[in-house]
Amino acid sequence: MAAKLAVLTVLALLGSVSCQSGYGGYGYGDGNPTPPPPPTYPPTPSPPTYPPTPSPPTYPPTPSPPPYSSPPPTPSPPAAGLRVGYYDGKCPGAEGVVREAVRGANASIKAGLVRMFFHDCFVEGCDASVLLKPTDANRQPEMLGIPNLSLRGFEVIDAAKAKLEAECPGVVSCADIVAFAGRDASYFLSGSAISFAMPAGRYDGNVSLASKTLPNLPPPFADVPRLKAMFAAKGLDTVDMVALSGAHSIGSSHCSSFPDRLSNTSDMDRTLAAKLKANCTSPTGSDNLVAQDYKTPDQLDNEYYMNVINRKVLFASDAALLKSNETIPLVYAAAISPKLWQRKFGEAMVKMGAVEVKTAANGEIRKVCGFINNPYSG
Ligand code: HEM
Ligand SMILES: *[C@@H]1O[C@H](CO)[C@@H](O)[C@H](O)[C@H]1NC(C)=O
Ligand SMILES: *[C@@H]1O[C@H](CO)[C@@H](O)[C@H](O)[C@H]1NC(C)=O
Ligand SMILES: *[C@@H]1O[C@H](CO)[C@@H](O)[C@H](O)[C@H]1NC(C)=O
Ligand SMILES: *[C@@H]1O[C@H](CO)[C@@H](O)[C@H](O)[C@H]1NC(C)=O
Ligand SMILES: *[C@@H]1O[C@H](CO)[C@@H](O)[C@H](O)[C@H]1NC(C)=O
Ligand SMILES: CC(=O)N[C@H]1CO[C@H](CO)[C@@H](O)[C@@H]1O
Repeated sequence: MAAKLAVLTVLALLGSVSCQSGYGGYGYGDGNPTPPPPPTYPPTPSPPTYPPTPSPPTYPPTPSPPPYSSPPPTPSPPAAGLRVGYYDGKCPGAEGVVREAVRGANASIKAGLVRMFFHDCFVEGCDASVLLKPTDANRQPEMLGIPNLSLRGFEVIDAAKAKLEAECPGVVSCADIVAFAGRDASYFLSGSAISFAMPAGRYDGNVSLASKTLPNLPPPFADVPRLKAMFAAKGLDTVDMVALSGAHSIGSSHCSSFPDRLSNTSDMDRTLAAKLKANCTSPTGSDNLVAQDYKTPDQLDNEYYMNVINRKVLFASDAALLKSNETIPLVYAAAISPKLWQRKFGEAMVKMGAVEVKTAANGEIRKVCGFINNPYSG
């Protein structure tokens, strides 16, 4: 165990050095790269919460007490105006229409829908600003922002919207469709294990700026203080942040999103790094896609947390969760208890769905999700 801790310490220290390479591909490294984080975590990962019981080498010993248990599980109140079953009277089939549209998509598109919800909510609030296409009045919407790449699933949203406009015109917002779709994709990709009610009643915004993406979306080289700060800016806490990071058990990433992680100074498992290197080496120079979760790539499950513990995650931001005394217990708790993590994931999705939502006073119900209703009206 002592040897293992020593190794962890070395790797943790190496990790703090490895976050500085450029993220050339998507320009993540442009501008002012944040200085290397001061090693705020203790030099030795503190064992207190995890008695060194001899368990299978990669499996975490039982934490005591489960960090998730305090504070008691109080479902966060939905934002003002949002409520479960919002469309029951107005358009009873609404949630069913979205669910069927999502059901028909393949696993990569479903993963894209989970990420789309996150990107929508973190930039201008959950108001479908992520869906707006470039127009003469707004040539640089969010979808042209640097972190947009691999955003996918727009066609699923559009199909659901078209069907809903036919059934109940002008009633169901695109922001709610994105929220339902993110929820439903989580449901299908988890084999229905993640099943929760999503409050609705969001209105669609009319502001969408590419320049707002980088300052609001955490970069893949973020450390825990930075991740915490960026989630806190949206009213989400560390528990939410760690729970939502489990979404990196589905979908894929471009190789250019983690160039620093393949070098031999990274703390990534060497075997996985070698495999990724092979998959990322392209004779044509194309930016290949690799799975986020090398083990169960299409299942939204707590495998992500095992991958964090085993150093088999793509991003420095994933690996960082094992380097802070605040997030370590949450990672282990999620790795140990799928049910606990599934519940926390659902709660955090609902909380994320309440970020800066618009109302009838400052939003509209779009007719088409890619465009605001009256682009030239004042
Ligand atoms: C904690 C901070 C986060 C960072 C730094 C981050 C970063 C990234 C990056 C760089 C990619 C790969 C993009 C590409 O190269 O194509 C990605 C993919 C993905 N992210 Fe995150 N992300 C974070 C949080 C989240 C959250 C909160 C969710 C949803 C709840 C999420 C869901 C996803 C999904 C599903 C994919 C795969 C998308 C696909 O296959 O199309 N991420 N993330
Ligand atoms: C985490 O570590 C910091 C700095 O080493 C320390 O000040 C803080 O009390 C620790 N927090 C917990 C919850 O252990
Ligand atoms: C998933 O569906 C999309 C859109 O229909 C398609 O472009 C993509 O090739 C499909 N991916 C897989 C892995 O089947
Ligand atoms: C890491 O890579 C560098 C450059 O490729 C090499 O010089 C060095 O020996 C390697 N170190 C280890 C520990 O493999
Ligand atoms: C790497 O490529 C191989 C062969 O195409 C594929 O089977 C494997 O899933 C890929 N690995 C990752 C992590 O994408
Ligand atoms: C956008 O919405 C705000 C708030 O409702 C409104 O004041 C503004 O005129 C709208 N702008 C456009 C271009 O529609
Ligand atoms: C999916 C998508 O809209 N991708 C766009 C991301 O932004 C670049 C420019 O920064 C566009 O070329 C892509 O089409």
